Amino acid sequence: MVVLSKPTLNNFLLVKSSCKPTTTMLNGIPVVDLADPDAKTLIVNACKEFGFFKVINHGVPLELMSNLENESLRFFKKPQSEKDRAGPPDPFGYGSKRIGSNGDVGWVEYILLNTNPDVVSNKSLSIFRENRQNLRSAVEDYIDAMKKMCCLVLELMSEGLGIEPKNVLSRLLKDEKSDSCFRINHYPPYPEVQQAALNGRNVVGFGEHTDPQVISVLRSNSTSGLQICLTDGTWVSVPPDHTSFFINVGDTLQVLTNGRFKSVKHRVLADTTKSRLSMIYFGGPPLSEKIVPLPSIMLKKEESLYKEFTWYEYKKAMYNSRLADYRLGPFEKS
Ligand code: GA4
Repeated sequence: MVVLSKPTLNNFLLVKSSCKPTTTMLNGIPVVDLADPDAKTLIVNACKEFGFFKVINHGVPLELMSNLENESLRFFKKPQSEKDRAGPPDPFGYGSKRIGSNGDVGWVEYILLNTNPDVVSNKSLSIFRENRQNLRSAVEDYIDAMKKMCCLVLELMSEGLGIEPKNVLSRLLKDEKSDSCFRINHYPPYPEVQQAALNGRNVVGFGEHTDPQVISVLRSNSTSGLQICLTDGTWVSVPPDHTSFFINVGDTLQVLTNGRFKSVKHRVLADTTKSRLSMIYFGGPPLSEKIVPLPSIMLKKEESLYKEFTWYEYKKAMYNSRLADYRLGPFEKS
């Protein structure tokens, strides 16, 4: 394992963003109460305007979240040499500072796991060796709950869009071959953040990107850092809320809705004093699924904005890309 020294990393971690500087948003980010009879409309509006919203009244017990948080922290507190035995990621497993395999770095260490039993990863299996059965069952319970919640949100979405059948989107995640994955990110404090800010720079925990899948759901502890980019290019800080979930529209959902929903660009900036822990479930379709706009959404004579491709093909392109690349670009019709 190559140990990255701090001075070398500093050059990569300090970025001037391609989006406009951070501002505070007047109305805040959309909040959807899943028990509200209007939830479906609120979800559709939020996906069109932001590609992002917060979910409350979701019914997931707080204990399930804190249990996984505690088990994850126990893992991240282990000696570096022990954690490195479950890395480097292949792309699954334990990773530190390097994200993907094309040169992206961030002030983060993470566990990345696949949920598709057809994709075998020895690195991700090795996370659960060395007496980590508690972590394994916390992960399994949590993923189960996230999959259910994502399916409910996707069903509300299709109702809100007025398309049938109601499982037209959720079936992609319910499929036993659904190629979903799960990530636990640990952002240690970065004491020099303030100095960097004085020089007009941000310290990047996880660089700007959109999620390639259909939908992702994030939960974090109470440390801030997450920002989303609005369609006018402004970065907005998302106030943390450890009791709620944050939903991101992914690239695949943008295509399935023929651009009606926008996949949201987001990033995480490092914090001076507090460590941040986030867990993200990425709901993806089966590898062989053709990603084309849903026929039931298309208006008369409306044409697809995208070329036809499978999730396998999109994933192949994704692994050849850098985090901040506009991955849908090559799949757009000219
Ligand atoms: C971004 C969203 C998810 O975290 C992820 C990431 C993946 C990885 O870490 O292996 C990628 C990134 C993500 C897209 C471009 C490539 C692949 C890192 C990277 C530089 C797990 C995913 O599905 O795509």
